[in-house]
Amino acid sequence: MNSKNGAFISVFSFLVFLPVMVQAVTVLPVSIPSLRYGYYDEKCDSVEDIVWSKMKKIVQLQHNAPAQLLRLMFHDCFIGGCDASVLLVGMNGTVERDAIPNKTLKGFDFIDMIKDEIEEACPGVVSCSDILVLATRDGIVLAGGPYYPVLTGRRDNNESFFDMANAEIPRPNGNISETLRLFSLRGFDERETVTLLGGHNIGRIGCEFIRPRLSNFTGTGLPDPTISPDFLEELKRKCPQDNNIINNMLNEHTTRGLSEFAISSAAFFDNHYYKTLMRGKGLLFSDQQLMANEKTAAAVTDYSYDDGTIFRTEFAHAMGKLSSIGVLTGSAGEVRHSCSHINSNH
Ligand code: HEM
Ligand SMILES: *[C@@H]1O[C@H](CO)[C@@H](O)[C@H](O)[C@H]1NC(C)=O
Ligand SMILES: *[C@@H]1O[C@H](CO)[C@@H](O)[C@H](O)[C@H]1NC(C)=O
Ligand SMILES: *[C@@H]1O[C@H](CO)[C@@H](O)[C@H](O)[C@H]1NC(C)=O
Ligand SMILES: *[C@@H]1O[C@H](CO)[C@@H](O)[C@H](O)[C@H]1NC(C)=O
Ligand SMILES: CC(=O)N[C@H]1CO[C@H](CO)[C@@H](O)[C@@H]1O
Repeated sequence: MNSKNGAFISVFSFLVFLPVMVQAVTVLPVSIPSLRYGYYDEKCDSVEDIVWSKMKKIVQLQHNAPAQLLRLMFHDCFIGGCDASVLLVGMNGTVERDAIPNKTLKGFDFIDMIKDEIEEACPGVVSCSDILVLATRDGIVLAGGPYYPVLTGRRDNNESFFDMANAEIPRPNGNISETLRLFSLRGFDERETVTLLGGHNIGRIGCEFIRPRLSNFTGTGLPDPTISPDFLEELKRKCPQDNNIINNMLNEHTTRGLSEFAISSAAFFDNHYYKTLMRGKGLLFSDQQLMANEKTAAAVTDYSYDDGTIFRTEFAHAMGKLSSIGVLTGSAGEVRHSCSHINSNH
């Protein structure tokens, strides 16, 4: 219509919505508390110190612990939010950790060890979901990765989401459209998807996830055509059987023996993952697919430069975002006594 009318409408709507806005501002934070820094300052002052010192000991004993926890946290946060639902067992065998993509999840025992120590200091106060997020953060630092601040105040879920884990955890043979679709469901754009996949800078991969690429890929009767002949031979040598394990940094340090990788694997959180993708040597099909889309390939190129400073900065930020997906706060959920079982007094 005309500008006079437009002005009237906007003044009018301002007056109408003002009380609603004031109410929203005062009411929302009370009914849905958000995560915050130092949530445990009064209730369990030592929690972050306990997690850090316990993680230092754990990593000395198991160099791959940071990788195991990072993958565990990714699976937890992706399915039903960062609510420790991935840690649950029992419940009729239909929990997230039994879902097909979850089969090789590890690191549950480290969370239990940390939880035990925290329960001794402050019983019933610190959630398993906060412990998983804090322990992962410290593990990444101990593996040579970036530090990022973590908010706390998560509560644990009393449910686990088997079907969702089967449908919405990305698969190692998934193409780039499928991977991007699943990450966008959780609010991550193309670049952030590439950032988070940098988690594959550390850890190990079972040959069962690689061997399907080496012959009769997706029923074609041929190996995955995106693998170069040289690399195909290398992978066949490293993965003669499904029950072998190879290290994520296989391609960056090919002159060293596998045992040396195993020993030092925790200490290599750099950007070599992206450098291997630039050379066509991603271990999983879904890794190499990051080069098959213009936007994701551009991000891989950015991250592969220099000493990985850009990657480290953006990884820290993306991990903060991952840590806050779908959290339960306030009186929602519970603080579990044992991380693998819901409290029984409902
Ligand atoms: C397209 C998405 C992804 C797929 C298909 C995928 C798939 C896999 C597979 C198949 C393994 C090997 C598991 C085994 O052999 O036990 C693995 C390992 C790993 N993944 Fe992913 N992953 C994805 C994204 C991520 C993200 C976003 C992170 C973290 C931010 C992550 C962190 C890890 C780590 C650290 C390991 C090594 C675990 C260990 O050493 O025990 N992954 N991933
Ligand atoms: C789970 O266990 C309960 C109690 O044992 C049983 O009633 C229910 O049918 C089970 N559900 C499934 C899906 O197996
Ligand atoms: C989980 O919590 C909800 C809400 O507090 C409750 O209604 C439900 O019965 C609980 N489920 C179990 C299995 O304890
Ligand atoms: C990617 O995978 C999805 C799901 O499996 C499939 O529907 C789609 O056709 C695939 N796209 C390409 C380009 O292969
Ligand atoms: C490849 O896999 C498809 C589907 O799983 C199967 O029908 C076919 O016989 C296999 N071909 C070879 C050469 O193994
Ligand atoms: C079917 C299957 O392989 N399940 C495995 C899921 O993960 C747990 C924990 O690592 C294993 O104990 C199960 O065997």
